[in-house]
Amino acid sequence: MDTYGLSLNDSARTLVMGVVNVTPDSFSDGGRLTSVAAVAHALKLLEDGADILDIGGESTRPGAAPVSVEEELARVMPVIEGVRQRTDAAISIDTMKPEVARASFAAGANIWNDVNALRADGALAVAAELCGPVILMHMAGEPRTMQENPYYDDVVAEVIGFLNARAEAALAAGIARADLFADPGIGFGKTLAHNLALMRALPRIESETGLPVVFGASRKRFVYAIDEAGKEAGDRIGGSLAAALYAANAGVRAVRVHDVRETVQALRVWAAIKAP
Ligand code: 8Y4
Repeated sequence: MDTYGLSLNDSARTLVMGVVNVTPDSFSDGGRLTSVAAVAHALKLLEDGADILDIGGESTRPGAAPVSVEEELARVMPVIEGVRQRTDAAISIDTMKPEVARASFAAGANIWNDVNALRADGALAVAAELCGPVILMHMAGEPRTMQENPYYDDVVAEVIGFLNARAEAALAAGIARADLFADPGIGFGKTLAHNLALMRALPRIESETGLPVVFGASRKRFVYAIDEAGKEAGDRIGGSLAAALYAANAGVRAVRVHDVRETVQALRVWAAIKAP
């Protein structure tokens, strides 16, 4: 069971986590066709070189409304089952809900990617029971309102303080330190200046939490804040690659991206240049 989880502990190169969104807006109809398309998309990401598939059924985009446990399970379970039937690749479940994480692991997911850092009721206990890697991400507030008025006195110190507090809570709940990963949560309750400060501070985040870092900047709005031609998410690939390479150079363990083929190629070239 832990062989999949080990993939997150392979520090030889920057791992690529490919995004598989299973929301009604991402694969048309919200029914069975959606699952088939999502599984096909996931398999394509593996062909493109993804190390981990990040499957999520709850939109966490700024302004997004919450979905019920039942709805989220209906979206993600067929996709996890379909992917697991066809590959041994590592699967992370992107959810804030302990019930969804537990069912996902039972269906073959190996990593819990929690943008809420195990703050939901019962989340710490379920993560301890699952005995697998957990990504603790920083988010200020909740998706619906987080971009309304982001404010920090010292964003880097506050994000590191939050991640350390969540890691402490996880350890106290019986989760192994080797299963913890830290993520600054680019775009989650942050202005452009906050996002840039956190990217510059990636080495500090790693050293001051003592945890391997997972980083997600792919197609996010900060790219548009820098380049006005990036209004649409699909027009932010160059900026996303720049951020992924900067993060790789800072030593992050994994990057979460939509454009897997482009990112894998960029990382391979970066690694070849860097090699002694
Ligand atoms: C366009 C495309 C605009 C995507 C916004 C977005 C992270 C994450 C998300 C992250 C980890 C997103 C689930 C937000 N971001 N998990 N999840 N780290 N660990 N927005 O940065 O992609 S969803």
